[in-house]
Amino acid sequence: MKRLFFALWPDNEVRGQCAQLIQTLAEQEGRPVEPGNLHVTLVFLGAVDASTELAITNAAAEMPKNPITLAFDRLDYWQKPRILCLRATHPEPASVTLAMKLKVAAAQFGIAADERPFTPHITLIRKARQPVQVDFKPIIWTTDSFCLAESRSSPEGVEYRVLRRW
Ligand code: 2AM
Repeated sequence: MKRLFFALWPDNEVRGQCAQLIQTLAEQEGRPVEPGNLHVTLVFLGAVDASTELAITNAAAEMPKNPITLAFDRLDYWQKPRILCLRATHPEPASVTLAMKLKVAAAQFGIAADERPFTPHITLIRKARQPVQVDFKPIIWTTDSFCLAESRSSPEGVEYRVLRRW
């Protein structure tokens, strides 16, 4: 079984901007996300077997492919998962529609995805302890693709790897 999720994968420029912001948060307690791991989760699937992966990959290939622009304009602290994340407070409907369609497709293959509404965010710091106030310029990002990614854990930590991109 692979631990899979659908995601938007930032380009190097956005990755760099996020990494800069992470540096300004360096004094915060917590574990900064590796720049190569930064992403926006669309739908978290969890442990998926090979045949379900194939079915869901085929369904993903049929999804509408509209460019999506997200403006990450707020730094949030989420107490329950203990993360500091960049949030796009006014997501384009195309992003919400894509996440919803992927969730419906996942459900068709027996994967019950998160009940909560899609809240586009990029986790910057994990195991964070408190909210933080910093001034930053909103990060505006347009992408014309989404991907299926795998989460792999090793003694060195977690690594996210893009398996397919559409
Ligand atoms: P995040 O999007 O808030 O950072 C891979 O584990 C990714 O899927 C992570 O980025 C994680 O959080 C997101 N995710 C969403 N729901 C999850 C869950 N129930 N378990 C693990 N990760 C989840």
